[in-house]
Amino acid sequence: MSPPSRRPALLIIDVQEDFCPPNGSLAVPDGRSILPTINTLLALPFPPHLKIATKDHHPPTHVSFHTSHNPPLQPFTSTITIANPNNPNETYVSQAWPVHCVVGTPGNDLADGLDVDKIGRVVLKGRDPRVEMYSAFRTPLRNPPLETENGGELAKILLEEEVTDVVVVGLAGDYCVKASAVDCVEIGRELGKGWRCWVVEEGVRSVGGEEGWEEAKRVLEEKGVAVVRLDAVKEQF
Ligand code: VGL
Ligand code: ZN
Repeated sequence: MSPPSRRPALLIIDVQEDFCPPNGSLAVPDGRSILPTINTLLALPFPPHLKIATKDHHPPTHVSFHTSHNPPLQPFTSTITIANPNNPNETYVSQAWPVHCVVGTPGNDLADGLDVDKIGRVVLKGRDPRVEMYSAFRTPLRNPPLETENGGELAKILLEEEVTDVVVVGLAGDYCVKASAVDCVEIGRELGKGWRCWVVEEGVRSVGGEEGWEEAKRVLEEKGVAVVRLDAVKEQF
């Protein structure tokens, strides 16, 4: 049992068919092997509606797709400079990806084998075709944390539910999991809440494999995210 002062949420990032081998268009190496860990976490006593899954939910032409550019870019290796749709002088550098998680396609579905009956709520991300969105909380433009147009929904839930701790798993460790966990700590701080963030290592796989994960882990720990093993979470929550 968790002490009464704690109110934990489980955040399952982008565990979707397109990020899983063998058929996903942006398959993360070994990505499907995280399912047992996530299903174990889903069976722990988190408040049911705070077992939250996010989905990367892109329209057919999204700025992050290599095919959305003319001439088309190289998936995985080309960088893209993306402008703020509301202020073209403000830009950020991102990366070109294979077409993935398009709304209405099988690759957008939550991964087969995930215990979806225990998921209390789904938050969609990456819906704006003009904006990359790795973090489930907000875009790289770092919009105000509660602005609903791009993200905002997740921070609002954590705030309204008086969440204290956020346990994070999913795909990919070196992209959307990393960005979401870092934002969880930073936005928690911005809102004066100090959300504690825990990333469960067995519940994460990375685009860059183990090397990608080691680098992501370094950033996470530097930002104040606790990277832990499943056993530690089982004991605490
Ligand atoms: C992701 C690349 C592009 C992720 C999403 O979920 O990590 N990576 N879109
Ligand atoms: Zn995406």
